[in-house]
Amino acid sequence: MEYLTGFGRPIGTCAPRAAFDTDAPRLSLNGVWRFRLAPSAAEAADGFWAPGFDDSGWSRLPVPSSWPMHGHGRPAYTNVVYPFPLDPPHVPTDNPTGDHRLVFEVPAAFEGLGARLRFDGVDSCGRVWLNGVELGVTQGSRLPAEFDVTAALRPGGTNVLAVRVHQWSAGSYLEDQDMWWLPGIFRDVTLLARPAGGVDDVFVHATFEPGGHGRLRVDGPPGATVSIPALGLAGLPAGVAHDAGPVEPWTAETPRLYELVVATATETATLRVGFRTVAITGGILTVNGRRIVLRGVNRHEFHPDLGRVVPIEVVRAELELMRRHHVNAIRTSHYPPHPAVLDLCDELGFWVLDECDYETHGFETVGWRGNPSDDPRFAEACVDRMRRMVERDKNHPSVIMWSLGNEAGVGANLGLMADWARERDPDRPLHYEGDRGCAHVDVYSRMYATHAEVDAIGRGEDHGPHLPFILCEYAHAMGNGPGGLAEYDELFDRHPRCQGGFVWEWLDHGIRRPGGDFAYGGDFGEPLHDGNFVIDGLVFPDRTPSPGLTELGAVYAPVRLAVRPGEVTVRNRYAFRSLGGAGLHWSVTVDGVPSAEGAVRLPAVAAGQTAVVALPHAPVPPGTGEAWLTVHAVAADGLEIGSGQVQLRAGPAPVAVSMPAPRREGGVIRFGAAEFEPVHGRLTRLGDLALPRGPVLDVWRAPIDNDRLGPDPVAGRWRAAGLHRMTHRLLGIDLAPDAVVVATRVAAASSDRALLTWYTWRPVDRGAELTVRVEPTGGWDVPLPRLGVRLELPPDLGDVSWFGAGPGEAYPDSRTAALIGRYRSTVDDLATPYVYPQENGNRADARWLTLTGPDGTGLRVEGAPRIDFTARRWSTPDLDAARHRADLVPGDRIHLHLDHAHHGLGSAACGPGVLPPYVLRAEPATFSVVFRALPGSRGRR
Ligand code: IPT
Repeated sequence: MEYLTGFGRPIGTCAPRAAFDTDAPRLSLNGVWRFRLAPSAAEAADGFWAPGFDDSGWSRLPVPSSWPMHGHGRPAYTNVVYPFPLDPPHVPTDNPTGDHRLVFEVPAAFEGLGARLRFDGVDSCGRVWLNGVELGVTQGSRLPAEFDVTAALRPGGTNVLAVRVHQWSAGSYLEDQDMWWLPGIFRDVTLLARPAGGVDDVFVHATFEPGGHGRLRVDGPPGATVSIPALGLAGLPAGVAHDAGPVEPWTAETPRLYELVVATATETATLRVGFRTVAITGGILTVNGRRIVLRGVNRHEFHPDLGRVVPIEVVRAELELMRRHHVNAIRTSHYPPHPAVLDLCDELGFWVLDECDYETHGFETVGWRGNPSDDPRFAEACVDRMRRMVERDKNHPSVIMWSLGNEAGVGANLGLMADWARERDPDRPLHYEGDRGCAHVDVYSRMYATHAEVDAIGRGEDHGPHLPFILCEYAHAMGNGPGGLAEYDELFDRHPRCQGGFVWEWLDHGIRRPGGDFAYGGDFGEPLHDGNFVIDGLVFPDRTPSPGLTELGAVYAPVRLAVRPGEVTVRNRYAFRSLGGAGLHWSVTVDGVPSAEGAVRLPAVAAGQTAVVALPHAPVPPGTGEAWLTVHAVAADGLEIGSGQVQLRAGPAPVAVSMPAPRREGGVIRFGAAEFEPVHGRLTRLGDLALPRGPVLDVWRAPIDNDRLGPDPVAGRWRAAGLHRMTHRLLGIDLAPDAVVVATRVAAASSDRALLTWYTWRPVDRGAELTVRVEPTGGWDVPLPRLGVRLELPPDLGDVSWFGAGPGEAYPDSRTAALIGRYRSTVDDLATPYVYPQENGNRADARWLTLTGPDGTGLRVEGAPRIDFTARRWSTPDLDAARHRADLVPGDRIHLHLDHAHHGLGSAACGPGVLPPYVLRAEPATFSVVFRALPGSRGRR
């Protein structure tokens, strides 16, 4: 088994080539195979490759598959660390080994032709036999491997394919990406007929020239001819450059593809090609001569039920979801995807940074000692990986840059990879983030650089290389977050050299468990793991959007609208597309109810240009309600491409009423509709509405991942300060003629810091206005998680309406997507089901909200003037204690938080923390909120 320790080199494979369709026979070998898992290579079944071997007692397993997802062995998650000793090229003796067998018939059409067997992905190493003949060994999990099976194949007869897959091989040292370790034959297996003199490989060079002509050279087999019927090009000789005449260019915004046919006497291949020119001009990355901005995401290939197997319809749906959120770029973190993903990127339009299957991050833990990137024994494997990626994907117009890999330190082998790629494909720039010296690359790339640093780079005040700058990872989307997206986007708009980046990351890699829950690291008993760090996506594991994606969609929107009464300034942020065909939908609303609305067509604002568009005259109806003008830009296909709004008239202030002075009566304090208990001074009743627990000051939130993780987690300081266990001591209740004033000291055990808090209650119609004044004493050096009050309500008040920001959750540094309007939801739906439970669901800037039961009775709360709110069926301590969704069990109360302010979200789990304007400092503050009982449809009082 020396192949396991052979420094990651495949054995017996053919020269790599592009993936494309031809008219030669092909046979998919996907399907149900026979399978047996052994705990080590030595314990695997001897001789199982023999055609006559009896596998009838073996399990059945679908291929492609990640076998731990089908009950064989278990998934394991680590981020940086290797789950085996750093002892290259050796691998553990306990090396799960899956033997796979398939008996299949080969059609007679294969007779007389050459044949190849292609594996699109085997993790991590597969030894292959056909009809008892050993073909060789694959390595390089997410790269194709082909074997010549011409001699071993039996066309027109029964064939037996046997593949022994080892979880660990020397190649595993090169595949230390932050993801689940999931062995298996996880991509397609295909038998391909190879006619003599056929089209083995094609390299399409299709560029877009300044005059609008395409230029085409197709390197292919000698004597091949090239045609593009839609351009009237037919029978052109391969290997020669041609003027393709006027063409429509390919861009991610206008993904125009042409069908190209390459033919020899024995085979005809069909590809979809796009004309586009990638160049770095004057320090700027350009496509077809224009600066582009990468509004991107990092995309891993993962499925919550299938592991590394992602059905193509799921991929299409997720790419369409990206497009609807204005994502225009994908980094294939951290390996080439299934080949069909790039076909979809060509078709739907994405700028793709295609990354090699190469990462050695775990060597960082030993100071990069022994890093394969600088070990000559791994040189061949490194170059082989680069070659296989470039050869496979070289014809995709969407691929505009190659990446050497991720987090692999520095070393000579990276230089060899770069040299090989440059020589083979001079038309695409190279990317690699790990080498700050940028010795081998064409763009300066960083991950998680702060806003301030990106700004400095944009201004040219850094001392880094003078190359186009991109963030290959930024805005870590773990849990609730990221915050600060809008501020990054603004920098990409402002500085020509800052050309965008890729949010980390698209998808939560949770593994589905019964009951709607998702597992993460440690849930399979892994001795070494990185917990929920694998749950850091913009979409949940089932690919439903999280609020982070909604925010990203608003930030990445290609059109910016600056709305003023009667007119809108429209800024087209597309690089190539005009706004012809798009329109503006506008509405004037009073208290969230439309009083006028309409649509106007947009002029054909050219890419990068701005225009002022007048709106029809629509006066605000007389009255006192709060009025807004809201405008949405909508593309011809109905997709919203930008929005904005402006307040036309402010709303009214609450009106106090005079009532008989407060009085003590029967052990309670009564004042208008309000009733208080005398021990804590808490509100217990408003008219007919009994409150299980009246409002009290609350500063705690269930920490979000960005609070909990990173080098100096703020949540640790919060807990040390006791913010999760504040106690409330009554200082006194003062019954003034026009107010009840409850004075308290809110503080944590063992701390001499306090928040002195005065609750002043004044009567209003059917309720009471609460003014809370908070004065910190004793030296506060930690920010507060939140500042507000919490109260408990009966469980039947589950219907929620509000006039404020919505419809989704919003926090101070993540509220671009929220617009002021009138919204309805339920307590259950307000909660965002983060896979790892944490603070969520805040609705910002409510002017008013109601929580009502089926008969309409309930509570109305008015911000005076505005209040954030969150309503849940579990308490903040319950949320704080939960580790999975299933731990959150609805209780018999509704917990309502009304917040004057929140600490921001930031991105500190991996990257910068909360930006200064969004840090909630412990400072004196005063806020007001009005509570009114709602009588309901039966008119009770
Ligand atoms: C960075 C990795 O490149 C990425 O794969 C992922 O692990 C991400 O972090 C965190 O989720 S590396 C980090 C040390 C900056």
